[in-house]
Amino acid sequence: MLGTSTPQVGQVQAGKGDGRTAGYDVIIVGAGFGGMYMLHRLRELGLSARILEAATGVGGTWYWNRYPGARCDVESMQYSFSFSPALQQEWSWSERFAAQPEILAYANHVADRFDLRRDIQFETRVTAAHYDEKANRWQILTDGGEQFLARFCVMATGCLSTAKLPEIEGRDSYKGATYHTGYWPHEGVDFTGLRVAVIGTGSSAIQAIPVMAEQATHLTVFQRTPNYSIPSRNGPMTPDYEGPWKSSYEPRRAKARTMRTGILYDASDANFGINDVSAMAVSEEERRRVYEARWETGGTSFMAAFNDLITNQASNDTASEFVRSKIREIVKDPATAEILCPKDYPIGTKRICVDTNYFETYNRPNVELIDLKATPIEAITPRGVRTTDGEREFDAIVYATGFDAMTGTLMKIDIRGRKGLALRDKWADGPQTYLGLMCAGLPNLFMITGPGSPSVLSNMIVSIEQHVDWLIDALAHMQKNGITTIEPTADAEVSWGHHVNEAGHRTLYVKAASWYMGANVAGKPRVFMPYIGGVGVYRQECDEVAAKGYEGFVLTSQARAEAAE
Ligand code: NA7
Repeated sequence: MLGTSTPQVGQVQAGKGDGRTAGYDVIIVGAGFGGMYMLHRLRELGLSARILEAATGVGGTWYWNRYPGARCDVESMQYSFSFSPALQQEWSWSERFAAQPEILAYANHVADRFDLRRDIQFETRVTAAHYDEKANRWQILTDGGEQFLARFCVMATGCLSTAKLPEIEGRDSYKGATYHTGYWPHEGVDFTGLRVAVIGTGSSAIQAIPVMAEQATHLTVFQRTPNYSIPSRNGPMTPDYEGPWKSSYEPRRAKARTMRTGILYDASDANFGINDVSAMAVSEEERRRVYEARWETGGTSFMAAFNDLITNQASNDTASEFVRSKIREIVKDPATAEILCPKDYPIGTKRICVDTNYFETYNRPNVELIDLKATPIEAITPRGVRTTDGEREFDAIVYATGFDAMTGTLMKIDIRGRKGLALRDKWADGPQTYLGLMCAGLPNLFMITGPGSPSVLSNMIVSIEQHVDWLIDALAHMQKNGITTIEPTADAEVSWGHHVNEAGHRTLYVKAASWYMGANVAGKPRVFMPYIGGVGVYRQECDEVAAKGYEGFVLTSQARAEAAE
């Protein structure tokens, strides 16, 4: 057991404990990219740290989301760590957009290369984290009954890590096989010869449907809201593409860190793929030409076709209509095409999807689309799905129904700060954070890419590196100055919340019932959760806070805390 006096940063040794209790400087929750990089950097500071991870392996989102067709919608050359020049030179991606198995292999490579596994405890789900004010320590409890004590707790729990099943009557009565895309069986699923239902048409479904349609005898897609999707134009990585990246990684990564999304859409272009002109400032002919070119290039750079697609409704309308025109061109049956055309929200305000042959799949004879707006689901039955126009039988149901995004995983853990303040209560009306990094009342508890930071609106790995680097600098500052506690002020948290909210409301994002807004979870407050100021701007804001002596934070040394008692 640890002693009772509160050690300073760097003084707690990885305790052998009594078998059930162990002490560390830092406990990290989650062994995805965020948790792994945090562990790596903490070692440089000489701090003892341990990752607690529910899964049997590293990789976070890429460990769980093994559904057919799962791949990243950020190009592989950019969806990868930049902190190690050697790592980025030695690793080779096989495709422009890597598939899940390759990204998971990369995560495993990182874990091995940096010898991270010895400080990761797998199959350990954190159930509670309680702050002991007197000892200035976090007590972290696990589902296995273990207790960890740590000066700092880092929640690297991911933004899309709590899969959500739909609340449909009779769901548990179904007798066939059921799957959720976010918890896919490791051994894979063979749908050959089966009648399969897919419920949901978000990014996961849009990737999975074309692959599943090739296996299943019959695939029925239950769509509540259609999505805008852009072809990925994925293909094998070529030396011509990889070479310039590898030879100029440093300046490219540096530039990407200043971009709104943390992505260079076209590294060979002077403006990195951002067309800095309003869609309304050019002729209809020119607009069409630009959209056609982006459609041909593929991927999310479509949203950078003009500079006001997420802020100007008229501009957005032109992009939305362009994609609808493409859907009508691709899908042969006009009635099906119309059902697939999103019409009641602006393009990009729900996460834009990136696909391979998604709309084309509806031309297959074995694929059927059910419009739940016209014929809603009444119930899941023991044999299948019953909508208002009747029951359909299936051998398997795939729920591609998304996640309790950004806050779900944190709210599942019983997190309590000063005076027993419960995060669940604090966030009852929506998440409140300072910089998406910390919360008032929860000292020494950090979030990697928490709500209120760019997170899901960005290349996650760029944002993860920025958060971890900032935190490591803050911890080094504390170490150097004998500071034992860092905590945002309530005022700083409130004004950051206003800033995040104002930034969101300057865009069209708030017009869509999206998971960014918490709209996919019944009873969840409708708040635009990520910070849309942009990765580059946000980085500057965080750096300024640090340069001003951690403005908005209260830094306390142990001596001062004891004197105040
Ligand atoms: P999403 O994008 O949240 O998509 C979930 C889909 O499931 C969406 O089409 C929902 O329709 C649908 N859904 C949810 N509940 C129901 C019920 N009850 N009935 C019918 N349809 C339902 O999750 P994904 O996993 O696809 O993607 C999440 C992110 O992962 C993605 O944005 C990328 O960042 C990676 P709705 O739109 O709510 O009407």
